[in-house]
Amino acid sequence: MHVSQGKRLTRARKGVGAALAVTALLGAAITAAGPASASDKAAPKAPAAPPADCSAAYQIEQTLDGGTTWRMCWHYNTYSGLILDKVSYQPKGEAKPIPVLTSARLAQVHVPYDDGEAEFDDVTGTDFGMALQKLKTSECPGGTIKTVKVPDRGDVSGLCVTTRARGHAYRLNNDASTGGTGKVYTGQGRDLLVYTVNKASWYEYITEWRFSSDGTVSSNVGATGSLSPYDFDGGDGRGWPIGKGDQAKAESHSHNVFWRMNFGLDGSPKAKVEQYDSKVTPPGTGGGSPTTKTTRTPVTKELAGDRKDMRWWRVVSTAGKNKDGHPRSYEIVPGASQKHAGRPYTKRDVFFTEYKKCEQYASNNPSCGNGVPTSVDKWVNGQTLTHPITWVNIGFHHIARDEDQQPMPVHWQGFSLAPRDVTAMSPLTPGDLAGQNGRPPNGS
Ligand SMILES: [Cu+2]
Repeated sequence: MHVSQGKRLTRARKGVGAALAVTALLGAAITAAGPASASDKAAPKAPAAPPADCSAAYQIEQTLDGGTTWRMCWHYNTYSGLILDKVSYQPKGEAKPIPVLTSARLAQVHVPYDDGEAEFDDVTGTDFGMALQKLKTSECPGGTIKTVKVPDRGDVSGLCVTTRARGHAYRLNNDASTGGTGKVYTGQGRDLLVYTVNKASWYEYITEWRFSSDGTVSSNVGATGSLSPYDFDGGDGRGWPIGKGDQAKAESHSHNVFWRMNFGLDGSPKAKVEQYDSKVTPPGTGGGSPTTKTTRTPVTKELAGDRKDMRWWRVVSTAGKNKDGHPRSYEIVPGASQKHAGRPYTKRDVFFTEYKKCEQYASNNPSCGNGVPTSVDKWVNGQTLTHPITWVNIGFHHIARDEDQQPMPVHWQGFSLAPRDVTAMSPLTPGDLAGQNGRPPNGS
């Protein structure tokens, strides 16, 4: 164990109080508190009706605008906290739910301080999962707060399931003068939100999953709570004065957040990964317009990938196609990120690794046993991908500001998974426009 981890545990105990036994903090207690759902097995073939293989208390089902229904199971462990299982998407017009994710979870929050004196793994190294916060009714507007059985703590009303407006879902003035119907089509979208708040020492992290009526899945982690009172000695270039004058400089640090996704598109763990890059060529001296060419690179072996302008990745189903005959896929859409060059696992933005049950956390992975590398970068070692696991790393370099007291306003970091050819048209297409698939009718 690092010295710094010991330091953090000391702080954690101070921060959270005496309720948590040391054994509970230190025990490698990845105790599944949910139903006996094997989160990492392949999802079974999608049933026509959705009898989820988790009991009612661990099911989430929500129908949104346009008739889109999201379904999932959840369970809880003392490291990651909330884990979502068997996530499926059933837009209007699909006879059966479309399996999307076999499991999805937070896989680490790595927090290195800028002076090199402290470096924390907040998910595996603190009491993150244990310190699930009880939510007030007002923290889950319009929703239901579910009870979570937290090992050694008992029941905590800590999982909010609700919906939230996201504004315009679409708009089209289908002009009659250009052959349209002459109507304006517009819809307001809603999202299903599922979130918990976990305390890690002085910080509180909101882990939020969002499922949209248009098939998009997003996850964001919001950091709030307080700045660590033990880290107010930031030297020149390593801190920011907080409070009167120049006495107390809050130490700058990063929050490098990792997620782990086990896709199960169309009910199969087998999937392909593809990388796309577009290259823009400016016009030559003779004039004209810029041109752009996009190339597809199959990712057949494990990959540590870097974000780049006009680069993206997708996970492609091998088991199902949409009604246009296109294989279903989900695109990885990273949000804003400040990548931290300090560790091999924080230096890369995405990882695709071949599934191994014990590989659960991006760093300090406790589950693979002695002698096995403990971070995701080292699991990328040339294996052929047949059952890819997707890891996303989003970093935030936190230089504190006066406004961070008190409490600290929530700062969000995260990513989305965008459906690409999951359905043949937008899942929200109004009935009137259902025939407009392919080249628009007035094309010539
Ligand atoms: Cu911070």
